[in-house]
Amino acid sequence: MKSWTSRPVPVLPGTMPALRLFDTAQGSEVALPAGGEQSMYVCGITPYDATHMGHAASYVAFDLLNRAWRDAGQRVSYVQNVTDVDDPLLERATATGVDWRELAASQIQLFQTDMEALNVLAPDHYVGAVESVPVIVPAIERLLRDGLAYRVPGTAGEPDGDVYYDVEAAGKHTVAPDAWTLGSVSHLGESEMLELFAERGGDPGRAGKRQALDPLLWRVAREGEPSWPGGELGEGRPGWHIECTVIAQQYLPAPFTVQGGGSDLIFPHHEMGAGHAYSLSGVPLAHHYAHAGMVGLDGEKMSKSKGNLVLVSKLRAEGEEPAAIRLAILAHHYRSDWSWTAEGFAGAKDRLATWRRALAVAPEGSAAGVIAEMRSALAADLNAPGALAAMDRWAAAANSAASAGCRHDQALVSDAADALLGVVL
Ligand code: 5CA
Ligand code: ZN
Repeated sequence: MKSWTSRPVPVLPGTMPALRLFDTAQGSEVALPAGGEQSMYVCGITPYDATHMGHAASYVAFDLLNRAWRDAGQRVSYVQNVTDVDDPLLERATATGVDWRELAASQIQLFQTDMEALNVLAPDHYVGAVESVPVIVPAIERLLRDGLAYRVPGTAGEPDGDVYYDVEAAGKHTVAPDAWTLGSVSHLGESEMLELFAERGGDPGRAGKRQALDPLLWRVAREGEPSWPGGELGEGRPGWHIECTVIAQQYLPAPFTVQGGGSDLIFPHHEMGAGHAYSLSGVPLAHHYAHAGMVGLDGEKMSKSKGNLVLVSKLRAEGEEPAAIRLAILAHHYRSDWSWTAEGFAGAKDRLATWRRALAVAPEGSAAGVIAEMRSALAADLNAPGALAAMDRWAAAANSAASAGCRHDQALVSDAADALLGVVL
């Protein structure tokens, strides 16, 4: 699928210090390897509703990593999926009387326009679940052959042949220090897993499953649901976790550097994806798993189902500047949970105006210091609030000195805000 277009990233003088990132699976900050090519997979949207601030914040978070790597002189191979067929999309299409394909296409279009406006660098590969079915099917067939997946017999109301991943068998399949077992990524207890599994698309009570936590790999065709040829599996459509696993394995090295998404994807999505990948390849899916915090609205979790969404496209339509939206997001550390508020957004607009005033009077020789401070904040687990504070100090000094403005420093600071923060001054 076509991706959106990235704005060129200015190249800055000097260098980024070694990067550190919090790894969910290891439960601590880790030093990222320097040199060579970095690779990242960030889970994409399920396109049944417009991009809300939570989605936007998760893509801006990993955009910071992408930009930090580039500033460190490293090449980045970036893949993002789009879950263009899944239950929530089909349910919304039915409820609103729209063809599911049209709903997906329109929301993907809107998402890409939002990402472009927010200056989020585009992935090298933007890949849909539907277009990936021909690669997903052989992967599920292999899991079946290896005894790591099984078919569930039909029961009242359910046809024969849905395929599930055997979590227990997979966990015992290989004894190696880096082998996956249930909990390797999330480190959750069983009751927490059961609760989250039911909440986030799983079906713990499905009759005929070996274990309640076994996730769906292939859903055989149902009346009125779209389906694709599935080889030995029969007509059907893929489960959610195998979709991301196979897309990541198709386009990225094994293991790749960072798997990213919001913290609601830690379990079951990234846990199960790590399992699928290990079962298929014998090596971990990713070296590191990183997660962005959840964004709410005035203290409540923002979600499509709650209907309390702050939409990027709506703010843009109201004439709000994307750079201000981006600054409102960057005022929060990517790992923290936070709420979008009118005051927070007003603060971001003030900050943008202050920085712009300062740019006009940028004192000669002031750029190098602020760039170094921004870099060291970002290198320490993408501390964007720290980088904004450095810019604030620089802007306060510039505005109080009110020099004539040095062209060279103006260009450097505006390039740095763009290259490191994605904020166009
Ligand atoms: N298509 C799947 C991933 S493969 C999916 O979760 N789609 S989504 O549209 O529901 O979410 C897209 C991304 O936004 C995910 O990384 C998710 O964790 C993140 N996200 C969703 N809601 C929020 C929120 N309220 N705050 C922060 N991030 C969120
Ligand atoms: Zn995913």
